[in-house]
Amino acid sequence: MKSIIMAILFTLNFHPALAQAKDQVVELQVTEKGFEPNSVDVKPGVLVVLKVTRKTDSTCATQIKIKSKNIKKDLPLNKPVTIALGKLDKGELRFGCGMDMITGNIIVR
Ligand SMILES: [Cu+2]
Repeated sequence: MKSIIMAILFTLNFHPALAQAKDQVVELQVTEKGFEPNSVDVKPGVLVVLKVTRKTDSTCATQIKIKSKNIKKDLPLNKPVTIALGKLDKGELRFGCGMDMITGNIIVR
């Protein structure tokens, strides 16, 4: 019995196709240039997860704001912050710093 459970757990954890089909992970960094990349493409109808890491102290982007989703998150230096966006409809989702000066777009198509 124990070996069957282990086999199931092994399959679930280490099957890369299963893991990848589930969500789209978008990695963003905050650098001296702003958000990098500042434009990303995702597919509609598939869970989207943002992973944002602030790499610099020399810009005002210590937060990320996604107005249309009512999301505002602090970005601690060098610590990846995960933001689940759920499934998105076709279109554009704008993100920016707390003051909306440094911005970027998630393009769903
Ligand atoms: Cu700003």
